[in-house]
Amino acid sequence: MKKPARVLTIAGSAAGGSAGIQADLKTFQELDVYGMSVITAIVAKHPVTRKNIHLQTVEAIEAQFATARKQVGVDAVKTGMLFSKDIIQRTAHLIRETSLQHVIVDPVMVGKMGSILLDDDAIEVLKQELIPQATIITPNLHEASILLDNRPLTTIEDLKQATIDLYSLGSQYVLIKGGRNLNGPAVDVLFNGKTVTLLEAPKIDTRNTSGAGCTYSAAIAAYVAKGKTLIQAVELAKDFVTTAISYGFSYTDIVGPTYHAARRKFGSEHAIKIDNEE
Ligand code: PXL
Repeated sequence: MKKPARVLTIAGSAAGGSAGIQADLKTFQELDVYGMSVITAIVAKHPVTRKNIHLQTVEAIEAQFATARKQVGVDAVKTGMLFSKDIIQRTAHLIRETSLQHVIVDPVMVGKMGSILLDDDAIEVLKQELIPQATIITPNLHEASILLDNRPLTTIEDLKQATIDLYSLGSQYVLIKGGRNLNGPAVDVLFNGKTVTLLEAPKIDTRNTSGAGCTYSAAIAAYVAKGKTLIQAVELAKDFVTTAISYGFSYTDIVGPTYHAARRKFGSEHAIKIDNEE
């Protein structure tokens, strides 16, 4: 048997199962890669104290990383919620000294339910230490705006310019996810230093999109680990997440998860339109 490719997520645990580590591992399993995790924080609101971010120590993070690397090995890594300056610095250090080939950085900042997943003083460290090591960064429109010092982004033209400007932070590719925050279809913009590519999917009328961003970047990591080129990986990942969103559901009256098993069970129903501009 050919062993599956190995993918590590460095992210927060979302106890509700829709986002973070849980979304990443579900995605990895669906795409037949071997999933591993480094948990940076536990996100779960205490009913009485209201505390909702329970950070792990830098030591615990380093121990998990060493375990994954030594017991298994890593073909691709994805980062999600890193929360603090210290965790970002240590993660950047671990990635640098391991010389990983595929590094997907999802600059997670705020959860769908409004949880703050990144400290204000961590943004500069993210820009200076982690993003330059990334193969690709995958901000949503809001995160892209913050990375560009709160520049308003409202049109596809704004997003194209934003990918070009974010490219100068040093990643090899920039993907801005317009998603449902743009008028019209769900358009994402990818830039590799030369070509701007637009990826378009129909916008799905649902509120159950918790973890969609995590799922998208996890799928990109899985596909590059399996040997796809970055552009192919983004295209396949968009198809995966669009199908997962279209079967999103909720068990309660709060925003629910995407359905990670949707494509396996029902096939893909939404052709992704690709448009390249030199
Ligand atoms: O969807 C963003 C996200 C990422 N990571 C963790 C989260 C969330 C949203 O709640 O909890 C751990």
